[in-house]
Amino acid sequence: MSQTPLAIARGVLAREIGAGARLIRWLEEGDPRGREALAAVYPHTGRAHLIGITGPPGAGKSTLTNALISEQRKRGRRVGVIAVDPSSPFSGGAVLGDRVRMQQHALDEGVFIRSMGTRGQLGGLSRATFDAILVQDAMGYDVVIVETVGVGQDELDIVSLAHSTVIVSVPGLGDEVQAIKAGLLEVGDLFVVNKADRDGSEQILRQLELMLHLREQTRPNQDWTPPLLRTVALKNEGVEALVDALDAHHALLQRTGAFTVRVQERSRHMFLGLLREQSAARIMAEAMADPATAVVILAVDAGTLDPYSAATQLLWRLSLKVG
Ligand SMILES: Nc1nc2c(ncn2[C@@H]2O[C@H](COP(=O)(O)OP(=O)(O)OP(=O)(O)O)[C@@H](O)[C@H]2O)c(=O)[nH]1
Ligand SMILES: [Mg+2]
Repeated sequence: MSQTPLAIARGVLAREIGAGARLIRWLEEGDPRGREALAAVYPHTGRAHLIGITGPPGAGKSTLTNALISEQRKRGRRVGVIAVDPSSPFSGGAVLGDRVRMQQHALDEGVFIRSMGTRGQLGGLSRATFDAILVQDAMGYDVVIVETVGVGQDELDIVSLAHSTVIVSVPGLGDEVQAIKAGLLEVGDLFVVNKADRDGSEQILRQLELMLHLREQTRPNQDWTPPLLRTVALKNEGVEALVDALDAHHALLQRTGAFTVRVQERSRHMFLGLLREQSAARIMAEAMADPATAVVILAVDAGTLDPYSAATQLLWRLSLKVG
């Protein structure tokens, strides 16, 4: 396989998984070829239905994703999966558990599974996830599923990239519904109680029902009422109904124009983030190259200049020089 950005871009558009994997790796590593190839395929993005699956560790997210792949394939759709595991140092498709669980799809040309750990991504996990989504989107996957563990801000950022966010909870997490921290309750479009074969599933269903009911009261006149579904992912139970609900949400987003709006918001968010980062990097580089910076640092160290004034003074000096 030729390694030029153009050849990789062509491969991506021709739906070659090898080319897609290469481009995702380039982007993760900050390889300049990645940006060039991404620019070439970018006009072909914006079509995939992005589904976020999140919930506590061990809730069965990967098992459910696996079942979702099968059901989506039955409906004739090509499926991309990005399994984000912030606790895992592995990346490059090496999160073992997910690989094993989703192995049955390994030989299916219509399925592309990419795992991401925390190691080696320039610009953080949510950036890398965003990039991988773009690549799979450009490859013409009808559905792109992003699986994350719902814990930190990074995951919330990732969840906000999706069109349809599925919050997975399970019985037996203790009295409070641990999975549904306020933040997750807010962002959920669909709620699933997985492991419905286990004791306590009625209880958690009732708790969730109440929480969703309260949530609805704070948001009158919504055109979407988040469904509350039960699944046994291991046995594919409830998975058809989940895909039906996802399809209904997708159709609604299309109908109201919210689908496009979410894509726009995502691009703008990413653009502003990059602008912030790159301008800060540039100003830092300039500041460090300026001999006056050393003097200011010494003054801050000595306590003769406060950090606020120091930053302002230095920025003034730089902007005067630039302007
Ligand atoms: N009884 C029961 N067990 C399930 C069900 N779904 C998944 N499991 C089991 O729960 C365990 C965790 O499943 P995973 O799919 O790895 O869960 P996960 O949420 O992806 O886990 P992390 O990615 O590690 O957070 C596995 O042993 C599954 O076999 C279910 O519906 N019922
Ligand atoms: Mg998992």
